Amino acid sequence: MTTETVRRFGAEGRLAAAYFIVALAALAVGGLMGTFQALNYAGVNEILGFSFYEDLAFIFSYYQALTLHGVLLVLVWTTFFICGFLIYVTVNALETPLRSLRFGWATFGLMLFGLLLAAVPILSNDATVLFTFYPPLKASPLYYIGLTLVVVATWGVLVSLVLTYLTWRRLNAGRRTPLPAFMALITMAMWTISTAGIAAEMLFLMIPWSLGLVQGTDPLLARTLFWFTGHPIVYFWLLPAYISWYTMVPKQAGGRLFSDPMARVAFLLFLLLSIPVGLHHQYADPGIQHAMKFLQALFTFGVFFPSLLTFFNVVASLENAGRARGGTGWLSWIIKLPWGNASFTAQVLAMILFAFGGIGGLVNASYNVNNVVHNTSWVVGHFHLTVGTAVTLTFMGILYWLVPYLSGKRLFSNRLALVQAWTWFIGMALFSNALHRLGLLGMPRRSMIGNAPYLALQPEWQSILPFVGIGGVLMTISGLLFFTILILTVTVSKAPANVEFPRAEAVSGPEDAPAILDRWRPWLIGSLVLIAIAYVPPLVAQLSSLSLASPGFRPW
Ligand code: HAS
Ligand code: CU1
Repeated sequence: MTTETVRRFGAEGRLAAAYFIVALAALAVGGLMGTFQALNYAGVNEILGFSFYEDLAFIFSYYQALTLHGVLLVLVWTTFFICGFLIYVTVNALETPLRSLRFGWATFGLMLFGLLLAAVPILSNDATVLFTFYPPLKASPLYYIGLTLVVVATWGVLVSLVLTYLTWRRLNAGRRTPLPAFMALITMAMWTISTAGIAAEMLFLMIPWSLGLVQGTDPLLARTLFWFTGHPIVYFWLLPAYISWYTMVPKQAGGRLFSDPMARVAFLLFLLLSIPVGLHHQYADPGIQHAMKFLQALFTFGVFFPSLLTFFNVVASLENAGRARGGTGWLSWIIKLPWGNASFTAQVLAMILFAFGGIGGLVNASYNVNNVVHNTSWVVGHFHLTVGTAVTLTFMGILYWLVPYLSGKRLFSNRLALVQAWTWFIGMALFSNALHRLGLLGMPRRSMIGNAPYLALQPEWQSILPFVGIGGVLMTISGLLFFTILILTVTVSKAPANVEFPRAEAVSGPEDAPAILDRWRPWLIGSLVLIAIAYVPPLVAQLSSLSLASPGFRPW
């Protein structure tokens, strides 16, 4: 790698760094809660006479810790990392500064304010409702208001990106949008459209209810609006990882992206199909037409397809790199890939586990087979391979070049970072395999299994549960290594960074893509039409039988 003496866009880099700091703080605290849970599964409730949930009961209970775990990891770590990353990727790809830095910082400030507001009731045990906050569980209004502010603030990121894009477009009429910026814009556009569900749930149901302005709520409608956003949010987490796999990893591997047009098609399909599928989380809910559940099941199989395109395109790009490095044979090019580079290795290990997470997703999506796995620990296994690995391990790999790039200091230890990535990979493989199998044996999710009175009656679980703990401990070690490496990089490391911003060329470039792939209106309209087909009938039915009758409960 060459030394890049001029780091571009320092001001935007500082804004991105602010986002990363909040994201990393959330990862640290949220991850620690995960350690307690994994040990509880393994039956280790006490170490050296110290019990997590009993001795720390004055700080948090099992469900409060689980709320912290979910909110901090899937909402805060992801969202803050993504907003910082997409801003930085876009200005670099367009080689255009952010249109308004002040607006960029205001957006960040509002997000942080919302987060702090939501944190107060979580920490005071007034919002122990998990990250899905299903009514009739009822939290403090601050929780709903705070989360709403975080979501609304992310719209500001879309505004920032669009304004910057328009500046670029004026100076570059007729040119194809550079791939990373195109992908960042699609990600934020898809996300922003999808937030209509959660915004409506918060503004019309949860906030008035928690403030006591209305007496009851409608749990089914709330859940439907939640999953309107709650499924697409998983692609909001995934697509930034894909941006790295498509536009950065091939370069890091020493090769080229196989097909730029195919990558654009994949992202446009995500824009079309990410949203009209939320009912696949509600197959078991009564009161929703079967035909609509079935239709959304079909759309879910549709949204599987752009990930298959990604599978093909990314592996072809890796093969291109392996052969460029002298690899030959059907598979032996794999050996030639730069496995000594921690940033690369972390991301490829993330891809490998994602292949398994994706296949599990197909099981979940299958209308009837879902009955076997719904609300079991299988689902927990699934989302630790997806958001917990495909996304999280990729973001870690990205930070292994991006923190040196932004700080100007060389990564503290590439070798330690390799150990970190492999430890995560092995720990997660054990952990999620065990949870998948336990799920098939009927073990429920969201339960304090280590203390469950019926545990003794489940001998077939006993031999598998320790692997949840072993995997969890390995991931804890990996997490500690990760933070140690980053902290030592910015504090102790003296050598100058020797990284460049990875920008992959393509074997088949943007000039091979038809112009329709660089237009916005037809795809945005298509997205809205599919949403209308999938959601107007169930929402009309639910609104026509709306009953704000359920009181709130606080069982904790
Ligand atoms: Fe999911 C539940 C269906 C993807 C996250 N999912 C969840 C929940 C979460 C989550 C958090 O249909 C639980 C929510 C809750 O609390 O209740 N999911 C799917 C399907 C996909 C899918 C069909 N999920 C994700 C992603 C997530 C995520 C991505 C986060 C980032 N999921 C479901 C369903 C449920 C569900 C139901 C509800 C279950 C229930 O009953 O509650 C698909 O998008 C997956 C497509 C992925 C692939 C894999 C492509 C592989 C690639 C890598 C290739 C490269 C390699 C490297 C292998 C087809 C791109 C090779 C290396 C060399 C060296 C050569
Ligand atoms: Cu989903």
